[in-house]
Amino acid sequence: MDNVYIESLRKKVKKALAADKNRYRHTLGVADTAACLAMRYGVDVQRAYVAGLLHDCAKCVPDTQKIQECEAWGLDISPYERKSPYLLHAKLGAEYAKRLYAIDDPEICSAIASHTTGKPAMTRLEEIIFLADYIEPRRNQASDLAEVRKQAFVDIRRAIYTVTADTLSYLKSREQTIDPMTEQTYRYYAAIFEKDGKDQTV
Ligand code: DGI
Ligand code: FE
Ligand code: FE
Repeated sequence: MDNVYIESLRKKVKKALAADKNRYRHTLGVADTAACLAMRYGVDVQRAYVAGLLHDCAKCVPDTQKIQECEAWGLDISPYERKSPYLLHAKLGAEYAKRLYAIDDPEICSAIASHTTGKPAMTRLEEIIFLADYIEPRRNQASDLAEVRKQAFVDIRRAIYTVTADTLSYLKSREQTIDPMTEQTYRYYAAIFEKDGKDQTV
């Protein structure tokens, strides 16, 4: 991966997200934040940057098209995704990364696929994209962002524990459908800390 290649990906993503300028700005924020977290956790900075650039590449596709494309490409659609088709932008984005952006790095694709719900036992790159999406500088919704941002650079798994707990209570308060994967992610990261209060794996 060199800078010319990454620049070509950036331009392509900008076009794919042209319908929503804020989405493109958010994307750049996620890519930069992912690169910073990669420096902290010893992950390849360019892979993290590229995964950040592409994480929402399917976001601006209409929901009906998301469903059609997933079906056409044989990607499973769970009942939860049928109910909230916007969730599919993660899975479909991973497929776009492969098919439209020629990404042949499976971990970049899996980081894109799991960026919305997370999943138990994420790789460090997957954890970085999951968290960068939540803490990038333009985000301003979540209540404890300042604390999570700090935590992200101290103990990424604890930050994921905090974020998934907050997301679940947000979804419950709005009576939104909860994808079982979101719940499983929370339980996995909660268990790390509820055992002994300290993450042994960082
Ligand atoms: O695409 P972004 O907006 O940058 O961020 P994202 O892909 O993390 O999507 C965020 C939204 O996804 C946020 O409003 C919470 C929602 N979400 C996460 N897990 C679930 C969920 N929504 C539902 N309905 N069910 C889930 O399990
Ligand atoms: Fe997203
Ligand atoms: Fe995002």
